[in-house]
Amino acid sequence: MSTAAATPAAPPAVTPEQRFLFDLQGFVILRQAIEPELVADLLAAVRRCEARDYDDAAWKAKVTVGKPSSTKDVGEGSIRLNGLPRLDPAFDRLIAHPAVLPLLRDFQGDPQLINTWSITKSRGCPSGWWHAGIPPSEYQVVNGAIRTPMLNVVTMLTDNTAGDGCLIVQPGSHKKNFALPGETYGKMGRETPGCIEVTGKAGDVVLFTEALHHNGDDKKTDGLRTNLYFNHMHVQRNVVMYDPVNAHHYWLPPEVRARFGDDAKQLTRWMVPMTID
Ligand SMILES: O=C(O)CCC(=O)C(=O)O
Repeated sequence: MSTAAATPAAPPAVTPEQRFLFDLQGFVILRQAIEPELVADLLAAVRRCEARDYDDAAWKAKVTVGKPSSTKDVGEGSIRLNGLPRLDPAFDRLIAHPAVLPLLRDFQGDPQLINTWSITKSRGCPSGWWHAGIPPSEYQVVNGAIRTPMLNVVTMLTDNTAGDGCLIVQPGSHKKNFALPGETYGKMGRETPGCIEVTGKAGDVVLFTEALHHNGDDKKTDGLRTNLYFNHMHVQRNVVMYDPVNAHHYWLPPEVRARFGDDAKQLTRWMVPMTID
């Protein structure tokens, strides 16, 4: 018999509780997952990028069908930026972040990064429209493994306090069998049946299946609320067919990917054989 002291088992990368909650609710929250120094760098990068203007004319001219989103989309009390790593290298460090990657792989299998965007809201920003990226029929548990073909990772760069224009969700709606009529409920905020507000602190991360019905609430408070959204699709899905008019924002040029570490390169390998500028 060996006299060597037993090595304590490493803690699981994904806990049974996280798996249970993600499957039950359609989302899970990782409290204080991102280190404060990185949160500060990311927030500074968002502010730098928001202060600039972008000339989208050349690539938009090549999109012959549909209406693509601009790189910077200024709405009522809101600024949205699309395709973040094209805009600033600070965002590279959030791709394949070690606090998130094990859950991403556990819940999706072989994730690939698709669109990345920021949303900053100020007082008066109205609520959005309830939506989901994929239908509930596409959320599956196969042989005991969660498999969501689309999975969004939301990083809070400022506190998301009640009334701050938070992400609002209908927990469990990724498995729903009935829909509320859009003309009555589509634009409703927190009053929507079954809705909860996802609040948290800067550095918290929310992973949710895009089968979950979700929305952005209106902002009733002072100050700015800024979140990042890094959306992922299973490698066997075709993002260019999914949203052809916005492929420019999803695809990152080789010089951007060249900056990435191994995990981030792995998470963006669908981009290698493609040219979308
Ligand atoms: O404002 C929010 O946090 C919600 C954003 C949202 O629903 C989206 O970007 O798809």
